[in-house]
Amino acid sequence: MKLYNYFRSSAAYRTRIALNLKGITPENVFIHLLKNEQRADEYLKLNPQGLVPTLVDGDEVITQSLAIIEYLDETHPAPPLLPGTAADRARIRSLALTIACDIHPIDNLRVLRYLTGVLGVSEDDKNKWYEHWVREGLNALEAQLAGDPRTGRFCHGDTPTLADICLVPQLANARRVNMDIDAFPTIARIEVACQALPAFADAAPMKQPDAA
Ligand SMILES: N[C@@H](CCC(=O)N[C@@H](CS)C(=O)NCC(=O)O)C(=O)O
Repeated sequence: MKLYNYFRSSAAYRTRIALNLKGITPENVFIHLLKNEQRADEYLKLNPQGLVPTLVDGDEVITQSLAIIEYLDETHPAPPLLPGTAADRARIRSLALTIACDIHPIDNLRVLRYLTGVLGVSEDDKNKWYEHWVREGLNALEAQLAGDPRTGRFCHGDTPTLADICLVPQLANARRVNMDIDAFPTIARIEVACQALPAFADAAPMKQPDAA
């Protein structure tokens, strides 16, 4: 497998964790986002959205981190990233999508660049935008996690799932704007449990070969 990857991309970070949990080591192709390599013609042929990650497995080209992770989970079922009953899987997906659909996309590089470049928003206001949506999302997630007996050592039960895979990279992003994760006690506790696992720790941005 080949992973089009960038150390600071939280969507790519999700796929790195999933690959590690599955014990798969892909070949990496690094796409430097600040150098706009995601907009190069050759990459756009592979991923017309101009986003990372992209996974290539033989003839299959898969974009969107959650689609990649579900593909890995279906082709390499152990350990399961969406375990349990239909209701369990719905809760795991709900937690994951809170992050992947409602927090991450509006704080993405291209959105922030549009705010400052096209709309002329100041750096300060851009940072306020970023922090506002991350804080609102994490507040909701904390309430979802803290108030549900299905939350265990991890977001759902005592093994890592798709929800944890989305949570940990989002927290790395939150820290980059100096957010205090301890303000979200359940989330902070789950992050510690995740980071104790090599699959999560080894996927960290600063441990990647392309980290500047
Ligand atoms: N929903 C997509 C999001 C992918 C995405 O937003 N990737 C970001 C990095 S985290 C990116 O490539 N940004 C490039 C840009 O904004 O120009 C996924 O989950 O794969």
